Amino acid sequence: MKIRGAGRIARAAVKALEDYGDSLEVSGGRDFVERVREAGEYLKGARPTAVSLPNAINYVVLNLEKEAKGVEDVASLKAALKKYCESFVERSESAVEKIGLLGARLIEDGDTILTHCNSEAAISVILTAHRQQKNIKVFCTETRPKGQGYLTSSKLAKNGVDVTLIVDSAVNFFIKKVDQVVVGADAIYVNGAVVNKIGTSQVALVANQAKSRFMVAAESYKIAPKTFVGELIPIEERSPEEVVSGEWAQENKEVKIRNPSFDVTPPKYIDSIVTEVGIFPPEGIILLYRETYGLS
Ligand code: RI2
Repeated sequence: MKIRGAGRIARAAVKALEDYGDSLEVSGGRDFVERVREAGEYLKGARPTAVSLPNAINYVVLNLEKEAKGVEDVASLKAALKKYCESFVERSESAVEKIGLLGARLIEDGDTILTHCNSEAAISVILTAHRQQKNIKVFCTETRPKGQGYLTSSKLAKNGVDVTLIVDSAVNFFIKKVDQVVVGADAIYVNGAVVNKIGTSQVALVANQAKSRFMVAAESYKIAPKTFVGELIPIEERSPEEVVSGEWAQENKEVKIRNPSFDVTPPKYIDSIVTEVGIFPPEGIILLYRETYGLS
């Protein structure tokens, strides 16, 4: 949790892979690729829900494997690894900028926005709209238990946005003032369902009831290809100590504590998924999947 946000996690993982590859002392190309592949598998286990992580590692490793065919010179493979890691990071950073520009088109002057957790992509949409002189107000949920809403509200306020921090349970109280919810994603199902920080689906339900629009801002590499064949995305469950203090847990040993980090928002509660390659209704994500993975 030192690195937060699905995009940042993916970039940190490929940077780690690049450093690891650079430090490897191996005799031949095949050995190099094998060790990088193993390290990639290890990194994938760090955060199970953010599909950006395996997608980023796969992008680098598959490209390295293609380039490595018949090449035994380790120095040129190290250079190839660096090239693919850097190209992923560049693509990821430019995606956040493009999402900001596309998403801001859906924000109207005078809109009140609500955001949950701390998403680079969602913040990019909000800050782009603000820089375009759209007069917006933003509610940020606190986002228990880790409190990422403090990061988001602080960043927006420092950039001159009119921000109000609220507790998570106050969403229904304020929703009538909200024109549009803007959140990020850790993973996207091929059917357009979105996995994001715990509480997102409650916000979506409340927004749907109040007829507020619901936008997801997410890079295309957050689509989980395995969901095309019916696999579910695992939901990371984190330590109870994020929820209560150790002292309280000791005094109340009979109380069970659960701490799932993410939940799934069904497509019917989502109006738009803004990616760097375009704005899709959730039902349209299958087209982006086909384009990316080449299925006919
Ligand atoms: P970006 C975060 O997960 C939040 O759920 C956030 O909405 C999502 O990743 C996407 O964030 P965590 O790492 O990739 O805080 O848009 O568990 O930054």
